[in-house]
Amino acid sequence: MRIHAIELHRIGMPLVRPFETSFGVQTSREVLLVHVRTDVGDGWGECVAGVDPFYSSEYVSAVEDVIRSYLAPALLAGPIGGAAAVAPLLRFVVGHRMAKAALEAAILDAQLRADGVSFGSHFGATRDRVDCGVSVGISPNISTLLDEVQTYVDQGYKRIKLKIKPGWDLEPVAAVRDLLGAGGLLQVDANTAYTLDDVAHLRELDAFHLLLIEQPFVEEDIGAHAVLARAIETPVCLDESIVSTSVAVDAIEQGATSIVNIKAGRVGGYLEAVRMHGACLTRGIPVWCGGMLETGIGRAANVALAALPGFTLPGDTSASDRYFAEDVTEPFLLDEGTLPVPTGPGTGVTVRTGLVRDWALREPLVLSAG
Ligand code: OSB
Ligand code: MG
Repeated sequence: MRIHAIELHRIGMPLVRPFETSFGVQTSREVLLVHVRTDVGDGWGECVAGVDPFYSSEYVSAVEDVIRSYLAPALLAGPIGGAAAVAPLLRFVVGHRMAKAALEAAILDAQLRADGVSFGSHFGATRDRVDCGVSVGISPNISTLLDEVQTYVDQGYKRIKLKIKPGWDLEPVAAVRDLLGAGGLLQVDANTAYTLDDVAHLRELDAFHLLLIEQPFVEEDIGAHAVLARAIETPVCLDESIVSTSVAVDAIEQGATSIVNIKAGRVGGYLEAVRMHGACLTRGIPVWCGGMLETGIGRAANVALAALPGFTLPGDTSASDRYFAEDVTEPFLLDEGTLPVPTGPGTGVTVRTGLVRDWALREPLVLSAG
């Protein structure tokens, strides 16, 4: 396969409501879309990096720079052996997994469209729809939080995830547990906001029978998560820490994570995400599909990934209208708490290129061979 050009589109999309986590508030999604033109056809990928380096060290401007300076030249230099060859070719650059993942996704989309194969069948999906949860940001107060959660319950979401931080944890969790009742699926995500000094406090969450607590401590502190996991009953699930299959296996063997959040961007691509799923399945570790406020492009690929057999917990694969009034593809619509796995070739969704143009924050960056 030959890549003729890589176009980077930086677009801004307002969120339907602000999204607050322990690392800040977001009111819009500034996102980088990758459009590749190849000898077998075109493909689109989405980069999950945020506009600021708060969730991870990657951020949109850095992604643009590393693609322009290093990654695109490597892919444009000569023919490549398809999407499977992308990660090995880009290994000379340390890290920058979200940038690499977006390129691989765009190339995989082009390749599978040419072959008439969907992302789901290429990954080994065993379901035609996936169970959906919703990630609920930190609210100004409990009553606003309960209104938001009630809306999602009414829409049919099968699981609620609450963002927590010191000062916003036991009280909101108690209130939402009360709203959902004992049988409602509830989990929390701390996005690294706690330390080992908080173990006794976090143990109080055990009373609410959560599915899991996601990433309480900083990403490098895998050993600290193992200590916490031994001290509390709530299962510990890592997100930020798990940057590759080998890190996942190490964390599982250390007892630091008994459930894994899989995000293709964080691990360097969908193909690595599929390998991580396999490693977890072999070890009897349940996984679920994380989200990064994706547009329909990334969402289509996430839903395909979440259809693999080891994804036994509902994912952060919410419908388009949970994020955006209008999506850059046809919208994903919730149906009895599930989203359908696209069946068309590649991602199976169509990019509305007029909207990509309308929402552009600057001229697209066009990188080509020679
Ligand atoms: O930690 O899962 C996270 C969004 C941005 C950055 C990090 C996270 C999230 C979410 C959103 O929780 C999940 C979604 O896309 O619905
Ligand atoms: Mg998380």
